[in-house]
Amino acid sequence: MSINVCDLQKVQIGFQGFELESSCVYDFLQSFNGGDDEAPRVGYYFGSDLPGIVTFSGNTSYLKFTSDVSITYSGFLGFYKFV
Ligand SMILES: [Ca+2]
Repeated sequence: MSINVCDLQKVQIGFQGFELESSCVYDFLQSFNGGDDEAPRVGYYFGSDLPGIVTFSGNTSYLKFTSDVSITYSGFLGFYKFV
């Protein structure tokens, strides 16, 4: 998922709930400072620790969720806003 805002704003994301498998290699979420997963990575999230609020340095951010074929946790509930 790509989030884009106008040039004068930045993207900020946060989470109200987060519950993925505890291993970092099975189910995980990544965030990138740009329009795709080739951009510099900002965060790598897994397990049940609630990630802190992330403010991206530019006006474009990219979120990528990866999961495997077995064991499903409840997932995550996040929000984004423009700052
Ligand atoms: Ca899994």
